[in-house]
Amino acid sequence: NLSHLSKGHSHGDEMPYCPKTSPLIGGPIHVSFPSGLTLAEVQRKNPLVVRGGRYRPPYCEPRHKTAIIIPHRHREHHLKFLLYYLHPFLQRQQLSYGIYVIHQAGNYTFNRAKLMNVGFREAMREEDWDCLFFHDVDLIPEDDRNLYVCDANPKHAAIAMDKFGYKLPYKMYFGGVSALSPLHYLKMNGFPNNYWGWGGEDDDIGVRVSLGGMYISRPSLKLGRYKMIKHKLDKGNDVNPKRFNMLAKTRQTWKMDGMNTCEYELLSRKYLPLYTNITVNIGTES
Ligand code: UDH
Ligand code: NGS
Repeated sequence: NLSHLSKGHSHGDEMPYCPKTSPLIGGPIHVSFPSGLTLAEVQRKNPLVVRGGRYRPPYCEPRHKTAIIIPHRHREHHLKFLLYYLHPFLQRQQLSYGIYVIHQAGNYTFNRAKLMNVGFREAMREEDWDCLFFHDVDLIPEDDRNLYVCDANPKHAAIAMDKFGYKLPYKMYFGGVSALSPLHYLKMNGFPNNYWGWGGEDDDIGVRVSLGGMYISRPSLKLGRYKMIKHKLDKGNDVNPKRFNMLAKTRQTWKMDGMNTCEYELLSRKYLPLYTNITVNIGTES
């Protein structure tokens, strides 16, 4: 009897794999932003989410392990809504998952792509995730058939955002929400560390996909729908005037700038009820 070798369950019973298509998936989601929502309420609605914002399906062995990486500063009001929708969304997909918020400390210019490099490293340090979703805090998925699992190639998930009339703004757009396996990430040397301020870093990441010998995979326009929580450009995230010059050089720079050169100081790691908060000093532009 080898049942004691089955993974993770003290009574030794083998749990069946979760079905290939989750029976809990319902399709389109009506997204609204209820006033007065609190994190306590989100917690109450998600009793199976454990410390650090982790979850695994209780009655079946998940087929996928996905980490959600959210670059963040001063967007607590958006984070609350994202968690409100994302936790039930991921549970309906019967994923094993964890949510990481990567918080940039200080007031220096924001750097979205470098925060995602930090997120990748810190999440992989904890768990052997097979897919990482790099997720803006202000984008709410509107259809739960948009599966938060990785494809054979890097996936751009947010292809139909309400603010762009539910279509791609331009063919090479790679912003908002994307999904990479650790192998994809390795092949493209992660993300650039040198885009300080708004714009261009997502285009650079898109270029890296092809420089790494891969293609951009996309869900259908019907499923890759997102509602953006409306806001203005943040303080500390001014438009980056260098972005076009930098983009013109990605081919020369990508191997020298990326996961192999990402330096930062980890200030804290907190396992909160609905997410793991990683606060980091990512320095300043050199
Ligand atoms: N983010 C923060 N805090 C900031 C800045 C950005 O948390 O201060 C994160 C957040 O996850 C956000 C993401 O970085 O979703 C992308 O930043 P953004 O929302 O500012 O970028 P987006 O392009 O919106 O979605 C910009 C609105 C106005 C741009 C006008 C420029 N022409
Ligand atoms: C492009 C930016 C991207 C940005 C996209 C959508 O022009 O970073 O617009 O912007 N690229 C450059 O600036 C080189 S949005 O309409 O969301 O403000 O993601």
